Amino acid sequence: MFKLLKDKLKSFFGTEKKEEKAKKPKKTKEKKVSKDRKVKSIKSKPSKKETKRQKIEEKLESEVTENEIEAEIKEEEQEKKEPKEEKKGFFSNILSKFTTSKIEKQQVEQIFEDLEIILLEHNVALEVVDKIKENLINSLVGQESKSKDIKNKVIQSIKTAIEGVLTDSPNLIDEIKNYQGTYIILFFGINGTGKTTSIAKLANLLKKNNISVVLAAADTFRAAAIEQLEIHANKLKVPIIKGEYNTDPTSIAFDAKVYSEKHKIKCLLIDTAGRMYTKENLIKQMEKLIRTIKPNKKIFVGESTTGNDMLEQIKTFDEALGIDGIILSKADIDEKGGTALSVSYITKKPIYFLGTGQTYDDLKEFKKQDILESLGLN
Ligand SMILES: Nc1nc2c(ncn2[C@@H]2O[C@H](COP(=O)(O)OP(=O)(O)OP(=O)(O)O)[C@@H](O)[C@H]2O)c(=O)[nH]1
Ligand SMILES: [Mg+2]
Repeated sequence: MFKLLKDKLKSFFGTEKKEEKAKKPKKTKEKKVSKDRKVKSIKSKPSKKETKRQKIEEKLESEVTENEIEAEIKEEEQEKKEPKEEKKGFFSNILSKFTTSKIEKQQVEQIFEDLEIILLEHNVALEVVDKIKENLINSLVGQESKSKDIKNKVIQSIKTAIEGVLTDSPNLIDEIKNYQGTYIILFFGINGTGKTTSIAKLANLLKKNNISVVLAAADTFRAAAIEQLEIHANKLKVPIIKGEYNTDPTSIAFDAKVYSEKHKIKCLLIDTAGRMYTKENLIKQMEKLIRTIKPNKKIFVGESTTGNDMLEQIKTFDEALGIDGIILSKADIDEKGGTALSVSYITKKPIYFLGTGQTYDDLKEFKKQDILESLGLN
């Protein structure tokens, strides 16, 4: 998850090359072995005629080996120095910018330039990048630039600046548990983002928490949508309320609500058809469902890989229907990783879960610390 951004940040902090170096096999031993073999193969030819030449060759060989060993020792020493130099490379560059005894704003802006590009390239929205920059300026300006631990301070400040744009989300499971009556969650979003799969994953999680659940197949539009949800319901052994294709989704949701209340089911999850936020009729249909059912949570399901376009989707859906929370699906195939930062900071909506794969257990609570960890920043 978030691999590309993580790798970039790693190399930004100068840790990636160090790891590569550490993995690099040592040439010295191999060379010595091949030299030994060579010496052995010469020794295994005890031809009398060749004796003198052999002795000379052996002498030469040992001289060469001596020389090579010396060269290799030097090379080894050089290699040992290199990681330090690499780390120094990035930081000496930073430190050279601290020309005054106290760090100034302009200097922080200069050191932020490289990081800014990395973040923008990895789907972090400009507004978020600016906020990270502001956080960094606030924590570094005025610090003693010649202090011993300035390197650590810079690293720590960058991490804290990024952390500052993330917010933890309230625990949805606890909210459902503590609610009196049936807690109703409506899922919506554009086509194929993972609504139905996320519902199945959440039903699985609810069951694991001993919370009774029922599913409503209110996607009466897409072919096989009802059967898809039914397969999940059967696998998970949870009840499903369904109707006919092309019927009004509100009536299915309404039946499901009545069923849940009658059977004292704690949580009702309503699946809906994927719809573009620009299609007015489909949005009106959803408005009607919301007016009638009054769900406790309206959850938008968006694909992490969508990048910054998702911000526009969320904005429009929110204006039309109101979004209470978000599930970011397919985080497992989102290598860039910046969408989570952007959505969390810009929308200010809680991201309840990340979809992290195609099995029922691939639903992870959105936790600030986990995101920082997946970015290698904890
Ligand atoms: N890798 C990965 N795939 C996922 C995830 N969530 C859903 N998918 C896959 O995405 C595809 C679409 O998922 P659905 O749950 O059918 O999406 P939907 O939003 O209900 O689609 P429509 O009902 O057609 O709008 C399926 O192949 C899912 O297996 C996830 O977190 N990770
Ligand atoms: Mg679906």
